[in-house]
Amino acid sequence: MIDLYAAGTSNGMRARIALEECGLAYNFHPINLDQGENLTPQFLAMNPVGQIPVMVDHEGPGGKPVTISQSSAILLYCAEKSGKHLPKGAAARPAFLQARRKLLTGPPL
Ligand SMILES: N[C@@H](CCC(=O)N[C@@H](CS)C(=O)NCC(=O)O)C(=O)O
Repeated sequence: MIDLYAAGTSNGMRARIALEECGLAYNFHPINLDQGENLTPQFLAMNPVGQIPVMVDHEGPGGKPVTISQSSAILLYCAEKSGKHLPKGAAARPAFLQARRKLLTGPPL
């Protein structure tokens, strides 16, 4: 099972949409940023930066748990785990990541 710790911000929703679109089952744990729930010792143990979203997959690669922060890293993980949305070809995958990077971090369109 996957646990997602997030809030209703754009980065939090991006991670949640990725899990939904990839068809991965998960438990959603809302984090109230206004109340500092991202700064508790429990949360900081998952992400020392103290930012949402954080995803814990208790059945990661090799059956071992894995913790991932950063919404774009969560997108990639979901795509890899589900085998959806991410092309596998040697040229197609970089082309996809190039387009994705422009959408996520590029200058305003
Ligand atoms: N680059 C990160 C940014 C994460 C981020 O900025 N999270 C914000 C909410 S959207 C947060 O946790 N803010 C609380 C804080 O920094 O104390 C990502 O894409 O996940």
